[in-house]
Amino acid sequence: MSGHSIFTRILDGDIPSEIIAETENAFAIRDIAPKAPVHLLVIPKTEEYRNVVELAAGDPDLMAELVGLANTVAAEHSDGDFRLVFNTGPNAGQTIFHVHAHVLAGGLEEKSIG
Ligand code: D5M
Repeated sequence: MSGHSIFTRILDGDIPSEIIAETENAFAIRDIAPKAPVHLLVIPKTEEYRNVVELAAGDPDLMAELVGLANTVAAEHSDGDFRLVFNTGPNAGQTIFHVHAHVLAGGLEEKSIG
């Protein structure tokens, strides 16, 4: 059992999953349990940031690269409009503590949150 996160193990090829897009420092996969017609995950290749707060504070350029990759995959897989969700902390539903953004698109049932 590796001490690395599920996403690092996918990136390393130890867990099967198709990498649908990547940049120098980030990659995208399909969520295994989709909650929308298009449900992708964009993930930094490094696992050093546990959540979006740590990522934004520690490496703003990487944060921007992640948002750019979200925009790219949303355009490739849907009409280009998307919702970007970072679950932050277990009480908000975060289960994997290697920061990742959910890219939700393609006929969202609720047009907005809040
Ligand atoms: O999101 C973690 C997400 O990761 C959750 O929506 C399921 C997804 N997941 C878990 N394992 C896999 C694999 N192997 N492939 C693709 N997607 C996966 P969180 O915000 O931490 O709850």
